[in-house]
Amino acid sequence: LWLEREAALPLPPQLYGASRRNSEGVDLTVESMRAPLLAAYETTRVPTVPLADVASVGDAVARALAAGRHWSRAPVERRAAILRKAADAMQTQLPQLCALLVKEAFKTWGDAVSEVREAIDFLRYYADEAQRLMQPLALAGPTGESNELRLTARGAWVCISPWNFPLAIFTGQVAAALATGNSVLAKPADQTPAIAAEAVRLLHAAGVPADALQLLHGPGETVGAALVAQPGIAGVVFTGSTQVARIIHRALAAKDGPIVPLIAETGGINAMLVDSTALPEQVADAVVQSAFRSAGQRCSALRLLCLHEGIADTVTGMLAGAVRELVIGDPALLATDVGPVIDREAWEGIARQVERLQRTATDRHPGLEPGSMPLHAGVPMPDQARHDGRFFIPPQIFEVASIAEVQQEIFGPVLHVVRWSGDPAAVIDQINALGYGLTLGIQTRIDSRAQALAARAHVGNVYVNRNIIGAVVGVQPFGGEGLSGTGPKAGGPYYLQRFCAEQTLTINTTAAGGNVALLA
Ligand code: UN1
Repeated sequence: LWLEREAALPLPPQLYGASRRNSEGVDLTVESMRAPLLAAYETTRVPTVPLADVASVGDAVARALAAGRHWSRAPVERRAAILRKAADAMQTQLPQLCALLVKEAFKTWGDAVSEVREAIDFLRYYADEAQRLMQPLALAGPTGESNELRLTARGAWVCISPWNFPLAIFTGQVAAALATGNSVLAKPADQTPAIAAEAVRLLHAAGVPADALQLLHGPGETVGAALVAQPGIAGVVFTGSTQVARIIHRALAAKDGPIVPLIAETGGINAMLVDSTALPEQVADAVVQSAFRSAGQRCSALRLLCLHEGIADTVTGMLAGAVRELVIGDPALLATDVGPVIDREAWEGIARQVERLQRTATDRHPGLEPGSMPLHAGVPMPDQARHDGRFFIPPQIFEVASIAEVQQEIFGPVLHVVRWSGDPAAVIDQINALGYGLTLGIQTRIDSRAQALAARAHVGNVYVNRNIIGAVVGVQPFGGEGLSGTGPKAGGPYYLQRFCAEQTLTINTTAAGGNVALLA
C-alpha cells in the first residue's frame, strides 16, 4: 500500500561489507597494508606507563595553568600547525599505532586502521575549525562603536577517555582543547595507557609544550576523582558510561568556586527500526556490522533490532546464518571479525546479562535448552571463555517481548530483537521512552517515512539504510541526547565552541575613543 502511495527509493548498489573482503574473507583495506602491519606487529611492545601520583595532581594543574597562559597567546595558526604536524606523524606511524591497538586494546586490524585514521582526522579537523572559529567576528553596532566577538581559551581541561577508542577519542578530546588554546590534563582509561602515552609523545614532538599536555595515568576512582576535584580546572570532557558521567557531574556540582562545564558522551540503547519495505540482505549486513563489529564495544553499536513482523522471519534467518560465518578469535589474525572483550570484568558483566537473557528465553519457551531458543544465534556461551588471558563473548541474539524490556546497555556483542506491527511512529516513541538517544537506524524504502521517523526520534545520529557505527569526523558529527550525553557533537562544527569562553569587545570610536586612536 505504501508503495502505491509513495515513490519507493531506488535499490541501492551491491552491499557494503562484501566489497571490502576478498575471497578468503580478509578486509581489503587491511590487506593492502598487510606487510607493514605485520612487520610492526613483530617489533611493537606494549610499554608500561607509570601511574600518576595522586598527591601531585595539584602541582600538575598549576603547571598546566602556567603553560596554558603561553599556549593560549600563541596565534591559532601556530597551534593548528603543531596539531597538523602530529597528524602527519601519526600517518607515518600508522602501522606501529595499529599494532599497539591490536596488542593493548585487542582491536582487529580493520578496527585499528579505522581508529588511527579517525585520530588523524580529529587533529586535522580541529586544527581547521580552530582557525575558522577563533578569528574575531565583527558585529554590527550603533554608529560610533566597533563591536567584535571573540573566542578565547578557558584554561586547563581534564580529558577523561575510554578504552574502546583509546587513540581516536583520546586524541579528539585533547586536540579540541589544545586547538582552542587550553592546556590539558589527560586521564586515559586504565586498560589502555600505552597508546595514549604514544599519542602524547607524538604531540609533544610536534611542538605542544610538555606542561600544556600532561598524561596522568591511573584509576578513575583516585586519579580521575582528584583531577575533577581540583579548584583550578576550567572544564571536564568525558567519554564513558552514563553512570560515571553522573559521578563526575555530581563531583563538579559539589565544588565551591566557579561553575565548571562538563562535556559528556555516554552510552546508548541504540535501535534499528526495519519496516516491511526494507531489503533483507541490506538489513542483515547492517545489523552484523553494527551489533558485532568491535565485539559490540562501541557506544554507537546496535543493541535493539525492531523488525516489522512481515519481514522478521526472513531477516532473523539471514542473521542466524551470517552470525555463524563470523570468525571469532585472535585479533592479530587478519581474518578475525570479532576479537575478545576488553578484560575479565567486562566479560563477567556481559556473561551475567547473557545468562539472564537465556533464562528468560527458556522460561518463555519451556523445554528449550539454553543455546537452542528460536532466536539465539551464534555459538553458545562457553563455560570457560578464557583463552590466553583473553575473554571472548560469541555474538548473541535474543528475541524479547517488548522494547521496554531492554533497560540496560550491554557493552558487548549482544543483540535484542523485537517484532512490531502497526504504526512505526509508535515504535520510535517506545525507543525514545528508553531515555537514551545516541544512534538510530531506519531501514525503509520510503523516503518520506525515513524523514518523518528521524524527525520524531530523540537521538543524535540517524542512519538510513546502512549500518549505524563508524561516524566520520567532519561528516557525521557524533554525540547524543538524554542519558547518552550533553553534546556538543564531536567532530562537528559546534564542538570547539564549548571549550572556549566568549568575549565581546566594544570600543567607542568617537570623541575620547577617537582621541585614543589618534594618540596611539
Ligand atoms: C564510543 O564508542 O564511545 O560512530 C563512541 C562510531 C564511533 C563511536 C565512538 N565514533 O562508531
